Amino acid sequence: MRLSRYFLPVLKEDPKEAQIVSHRLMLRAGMIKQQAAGIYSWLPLGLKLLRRIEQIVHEEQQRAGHIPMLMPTLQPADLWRESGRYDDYGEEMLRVQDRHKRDLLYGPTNEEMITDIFRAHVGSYKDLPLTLYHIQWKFRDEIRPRFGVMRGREFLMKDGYNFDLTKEAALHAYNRHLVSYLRSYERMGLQAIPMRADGGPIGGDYTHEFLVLAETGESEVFYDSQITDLTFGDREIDYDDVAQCQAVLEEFTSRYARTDETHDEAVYAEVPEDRRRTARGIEVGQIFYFGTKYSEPMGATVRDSSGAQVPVHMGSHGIGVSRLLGAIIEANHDDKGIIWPEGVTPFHVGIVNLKQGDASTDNACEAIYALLRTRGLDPLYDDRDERAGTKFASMDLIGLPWRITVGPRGLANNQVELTNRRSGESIAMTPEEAVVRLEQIYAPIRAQALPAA
Ligand code: 5CA
Repeated sequence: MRLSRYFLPVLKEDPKEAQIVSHRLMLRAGMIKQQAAGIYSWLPLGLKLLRRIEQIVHEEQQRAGHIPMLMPTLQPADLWRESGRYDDYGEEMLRVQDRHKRDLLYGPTNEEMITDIFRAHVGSYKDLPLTLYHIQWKFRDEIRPRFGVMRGREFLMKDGYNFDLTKEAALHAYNRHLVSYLRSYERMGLQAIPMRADGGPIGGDYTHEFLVLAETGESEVFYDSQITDLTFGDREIDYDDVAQCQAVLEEFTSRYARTDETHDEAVYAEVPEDRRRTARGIEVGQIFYFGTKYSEPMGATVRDSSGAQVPVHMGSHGIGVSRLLGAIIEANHDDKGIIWPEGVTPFHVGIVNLKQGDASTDNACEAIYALLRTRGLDPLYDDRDERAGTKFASMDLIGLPWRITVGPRGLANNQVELTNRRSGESIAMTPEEAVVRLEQIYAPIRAQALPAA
């Protein structure tokens, strides 16, 4: 993309309405625009990031054997009357009527609808196990939407639902989700710690939230400091291997880690004193096992091997896709702006032309831009007629992890500079070397790609 032809409305001043750094930087970097309290337009750069997060989520869900689909945002109220949640959900649910006076709602989550799809199409235990998921906009009429996309009213969520014959099989599905979430968050450059939590309006007493530690987090958390030493890394996982998934769950949940909802002072006191920590955290996902809470009242049953009709065991599993952008920025920024981890960056590299209009500098930039694109990389070329300082400030603000700086002095020796946004380190090399270096950097990330949903 050429910046002169892009739509990137960066702000020079800090917007007054933003209380936390991620909200401020998303507004300043021209990623989002508020349209109403907790409701945002996603400008081109914000959309590119949202798509990138979605792609990682899709890849890791499909790696775990989960199947993508798409349900609508509007749902008939009658489905929710069957489960009893239409009245229970309260004021957070946005209710509407169509012209025929039929009650609809803008979905805050999809347990009822997926259960309806299941009961219409699945009748035998032979069709299990099954996990379906989608990435769709949700609406919750939060009493206090705030912090930008962190607590929105309209927000993007990945929600997945497992259907299993037995509780044991459903707990394996739970573990599979835990493993795939650990992998997903690490690919996004985040450490998200699974913590015992409360079921809330979704229900179920077996549930973990995934929390990213950050001062601006809305949840108070209590944990054993040893838990922050754990990383998932590049270990190979066989998602059908029950014992392997269970072992990962045990490894990541055996140390004390709870939100204030489930915090237990007596158990916490057993953690050695020098390892006890309290902090704040951003909840970026939650997994639930709730058994037959929806399948029973809604008649989602299958025939088991003896021919008997039994309600299926279910769980639901959510990732806060749009909230993740805020969480990643909270964990990755400095005083100049955002620093995107390579796994999520909207463009692989920025090209800064130090002398726009100078024929040889322009030609060199064009050649690098073309070469990067033929190698399958996605560069953002700042070809605006602006001072170098302005170009550097924009690049630093929007946070691309790498920058190639091209100027007449270096070009005299066939050299450009490759600069790392996080460390600030620059290395002089030929344009070809810079392209090869970037290909090497991004090769492991590109190797993770799976077919689109
Ligand atoms: N049905 C279940 C799992 S699919 C469910 O709805 N879970 S949830 O309520 O925990 O939401 C899943 C994730 O969505 C949360 O972990 C959080 O990251 C994100 N989320 C929830 N509410 C909001 C909100 N108001 N703004 C942005 N993200 C939100």
